Amino acid sequence: MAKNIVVNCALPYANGPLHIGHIAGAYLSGDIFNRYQRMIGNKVLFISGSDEYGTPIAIQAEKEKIPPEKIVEKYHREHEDTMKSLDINFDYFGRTTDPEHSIFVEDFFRDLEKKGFLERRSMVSAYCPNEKRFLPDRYVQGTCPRCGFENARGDQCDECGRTNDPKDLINPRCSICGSPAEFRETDHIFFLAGKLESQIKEWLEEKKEWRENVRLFSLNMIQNGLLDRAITRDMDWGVPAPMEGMEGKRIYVWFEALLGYLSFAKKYSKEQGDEKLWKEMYSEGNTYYFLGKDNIFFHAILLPAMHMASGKYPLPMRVNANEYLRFNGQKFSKSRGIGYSVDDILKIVDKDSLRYYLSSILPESSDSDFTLKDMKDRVNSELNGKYGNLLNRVISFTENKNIVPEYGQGNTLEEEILRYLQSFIDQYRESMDRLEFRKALSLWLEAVKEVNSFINMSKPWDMVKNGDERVSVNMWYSLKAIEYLTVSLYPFVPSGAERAWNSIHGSSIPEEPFEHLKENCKFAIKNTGPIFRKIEIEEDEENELNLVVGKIVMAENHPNADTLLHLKVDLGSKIIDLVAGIRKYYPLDSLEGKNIIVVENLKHSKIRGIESQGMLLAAQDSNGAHLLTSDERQGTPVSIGKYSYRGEGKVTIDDLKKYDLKVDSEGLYPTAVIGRERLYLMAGGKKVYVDARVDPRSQIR
Ligand code: B3M
Ligand code: ZN
Repeated sequence: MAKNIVVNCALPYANGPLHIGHIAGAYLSGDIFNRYQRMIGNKVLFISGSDEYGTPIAIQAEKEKIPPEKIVEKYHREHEDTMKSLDINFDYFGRTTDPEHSIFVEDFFRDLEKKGFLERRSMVSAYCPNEKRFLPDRYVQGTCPRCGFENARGDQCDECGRTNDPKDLINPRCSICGSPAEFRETDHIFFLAGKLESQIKEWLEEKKEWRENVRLFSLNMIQNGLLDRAITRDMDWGVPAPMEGMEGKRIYVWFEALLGYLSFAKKYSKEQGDEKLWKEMYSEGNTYYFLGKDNIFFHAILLPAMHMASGKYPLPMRVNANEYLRFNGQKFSKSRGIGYSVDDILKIVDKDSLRYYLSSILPESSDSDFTLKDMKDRVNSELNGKYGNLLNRVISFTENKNIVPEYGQGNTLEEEILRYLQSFIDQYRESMDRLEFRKALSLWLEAVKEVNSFINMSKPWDMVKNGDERVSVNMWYSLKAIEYLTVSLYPFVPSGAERAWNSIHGSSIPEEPFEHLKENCKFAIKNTGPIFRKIEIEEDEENELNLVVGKIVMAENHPNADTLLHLKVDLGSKIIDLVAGIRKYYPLDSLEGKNIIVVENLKHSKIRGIESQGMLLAAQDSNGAHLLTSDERQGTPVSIGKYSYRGEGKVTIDDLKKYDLKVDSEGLYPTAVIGRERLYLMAGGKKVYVDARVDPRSQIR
């Protein structure tokens, strides 16, 4: 019996390009599952869309002095295109700024109010007297009460990783304008989730088939109770809170965005001219959610609590969260500029190769590492080398030798390979049903190898040579084997699998391909040339900058220049002279003993009578120059990401420019570009940093 299945993917924030970490985190898994479900004959509703409200977008708009609508419009379109460019085919990709979404949310809100799940309470919240507005937790900054880090955020300290209450920060200030923050009373609507605590716990307890990273993590989070949560905010970018006396307040972005799954499904149904469709699709309760691990709380606790409270919609059947994809060992992050955006990577590889590689390293049970080299190796040796070659071999052989494949009783080898493939499909489907996609793909690769050895053992070329007419039956078995491999590859690499199918059938993959596998079908070879491309990536990028941690041991004003300083810097192995233009920004007595980052192999130059034997690095922004520094000992080498210094000889200022040294978008950590990658400067395994927060993406010189 065909089932109705809803597949929802977390709604990406419409405030920046999607990177491949997002894709591996949620969207690729969602699409694989969506395609697989359709293949086995189920009816699927596949939904996502743009998350367009929320503080980060509002603040970004202020900074860039453009209306938030402009930002979300741009990225909504972009996200839609990005998904298409990867064959991630949502039935509907909605927007939370859609007025119909607002109406849906308001209705839901009122309904919860009626059912006694909302309450107005007064609370104390951080306030910026300069900007005259309340500050969300993450926009309060101050010294961490636990580790003393000076730039801790109100919600969390990036240094010690602990969560904060903005009230506990020492010297709290507004992170937007820097004014000292005050704390004022304000009224908010609370969602009384606490009432549902034991219900949620029991429900999670039963979800034994979920991955532990979701179930145990969630249970852990509410071990000490499920708190009532404020679900309104003092801001003006969001769905208005539909309650008297709450004018000017907006519904908390998560509360509202989580309802997007439903409101988009509803909108889609309307557009399809079948207004009942979404309810039908939800009616069997088969709802799957795909998301990255930082979204677990919201989907495994908040969303089910909302649905329990309303009683109107089924609770998630499965919340599936991936861990992180790392890039050369670091977390992918659009805000930090680590890794590739989808658009960038698609300039290097085609979508089939990318989907294949990402599928093979999906961070399903632990973080996994993306590297260009690994991608190239796997795609070239597996997708292209093993499966692609297999296809090409069989197709050109059949064509060149004018063989008409024909079904017939198989010999031992032929019967064996079919039996093997049938049991492969059973195992494959078990893995797919359990959402173990990476496992399913590794089974696929094993099967490809088996089929390759089947052909090598069958030796059809010998049959042709010996005039053995069984070759047409043998080729039928080879093609059938390819059919199995092609169908099972399809959820991962849909376009490539379509081309492959077309090359053996001259048509597109049928609706229920697993049924087709059982048929003694006919083949119609259509040789269209190689199905997959080899990836060509030039390798061996090198870091020719010898960057070293240095300690200033002497600082004096340059005798012949007003803006310059003369420094002596200890590089561990030697002490060098440097001339630097930072006199305006650093009092002399603040410099001695300070650690800086030096380009050791810069061509020496005489500057107003003193030879500078290198160059120190400083970030330049609207407030002046800020030294790069590190807590590591003098002499510690500084690498650019994984690239340690490997050059020889001196570099010039022009060489330096190639690396495009810049502070990241947080204004804290220096980065440089090698090849196509922007990477952090690292010393002793830790990031080098700027000794003050600077304007995002400031140049380093
Ligand atoms: N926008 C988080 C994210 O993009 C968030 C998901 C919302 S799902 C309702 O990581
Ligand atoms: Zn402020």
